[in-house]
Amino acid sequence: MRSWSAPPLTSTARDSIGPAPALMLYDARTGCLEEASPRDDARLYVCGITPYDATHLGHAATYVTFDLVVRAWREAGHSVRYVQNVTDVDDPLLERAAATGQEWSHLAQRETQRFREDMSALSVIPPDVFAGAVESIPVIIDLIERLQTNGAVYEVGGDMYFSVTADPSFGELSRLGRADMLRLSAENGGDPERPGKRDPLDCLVWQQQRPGEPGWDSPFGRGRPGWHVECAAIATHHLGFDFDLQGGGSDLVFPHHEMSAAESRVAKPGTVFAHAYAHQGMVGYSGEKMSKSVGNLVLVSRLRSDGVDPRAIRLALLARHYRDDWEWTDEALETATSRLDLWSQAVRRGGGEPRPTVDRIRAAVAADLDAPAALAAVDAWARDTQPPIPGAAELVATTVEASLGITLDLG
Ligand code: 5CA
Ligand code: ZN
Repeated sequence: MRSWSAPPLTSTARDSIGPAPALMLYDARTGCLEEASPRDDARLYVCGITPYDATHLGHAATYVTFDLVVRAWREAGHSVRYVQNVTDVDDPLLERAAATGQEWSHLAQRETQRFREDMSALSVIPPDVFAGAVESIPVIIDLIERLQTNGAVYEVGGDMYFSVTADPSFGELSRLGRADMLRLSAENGGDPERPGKRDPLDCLVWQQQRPGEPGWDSPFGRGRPGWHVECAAIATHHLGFDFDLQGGGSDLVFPHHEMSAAESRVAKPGTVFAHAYAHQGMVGYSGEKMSKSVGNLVLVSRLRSDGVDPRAIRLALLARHYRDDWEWTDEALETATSRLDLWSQAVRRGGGEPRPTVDRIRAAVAADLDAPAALAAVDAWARDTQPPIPGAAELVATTVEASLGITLDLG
């Protein structure tokens, strides 16, 4: 489907001062800091929205985090291929549409459009492929057929399940005990209690059409795809069965990322799916994880319509390290607004020696996306009262835009 318009990126700091250091990221699978893309062409898959409600700040934090990855790779000289899905048919979407008397596809289209507008406003670089589940059904069917050929799917009451025991590496990402896996599976759309399954953890890959629900023809009957196989299929179709990085929020580690990886490895034995996995910590509000089902949402679109500068929203998100769980507060936004003022005034006034600041920004981002340290480096430059050096403000502003996605007006 159509992506969104790219933010301004007139020049990169790379053009004037050479490539940034290689991006090192904490890999959730190994628990180690790893070079995120050792190859020239860096390939990223990020789990996209389920469009049944508007983008909240938790989603925004996730997409801004992976936008930093894209920017860091570009600045380090990689070419980037970025794929993101839209879960435009799934239980929560169908339930919300039914509860509110809307056509499910209209709801999905409307919220996907609102998401595009929010992402544009936040200067998030669009993915090269923005793929909906519905338009990807043929690709998903292909993957299920591969699983079937490899003996890893079976039927229960007309629905098709993936057998987790088919993947010898199943569990290596989350490293959870079985009790935790069963609990998380039940809490995240799985059905461990369903009779007839070979293993309670086995996940649905194709669900037979239910009365009143949409369905598509397939070799397994008319129905719709399961959630995990959607991402396994979209990622591998557009990026290959071995790619660099799988991203999303930490709520997706199990079962979602574990299952998609297992399905992909079984579909093409000898491959690994993603070489590394990175997860955004959960952003909360009023004491709970911000979520559409809890309803404690701070919406990007709401803040924007209240007149908040989207750059301040982005700066508020960047002020927290991506791996931390944290709570959104009004003060976070006030601090970000003051910071934006400080930086804007400094680039208009001009400033001192830029190179140490530029190097600190790039080094901070390369060190597991330490955005708070990058912001502190810009703060220090902006507060410094040295006599202005020609071109200093331009170089700092270019780096702030290229690496952090904040465009400052040079006046
Ligand atoms: N469509 C699936 C992924 S394939 C999904 O999880 N959709 S979502 O709309 O629920 O979430 C979209 C993205 O935002 C996911 O990567 C999810 O992990 C992330 N996310 C959701 N809630 C939060 C939160 N409170 N804080 C940080 N990230 C979040
Ligand atoms: Zn996903």
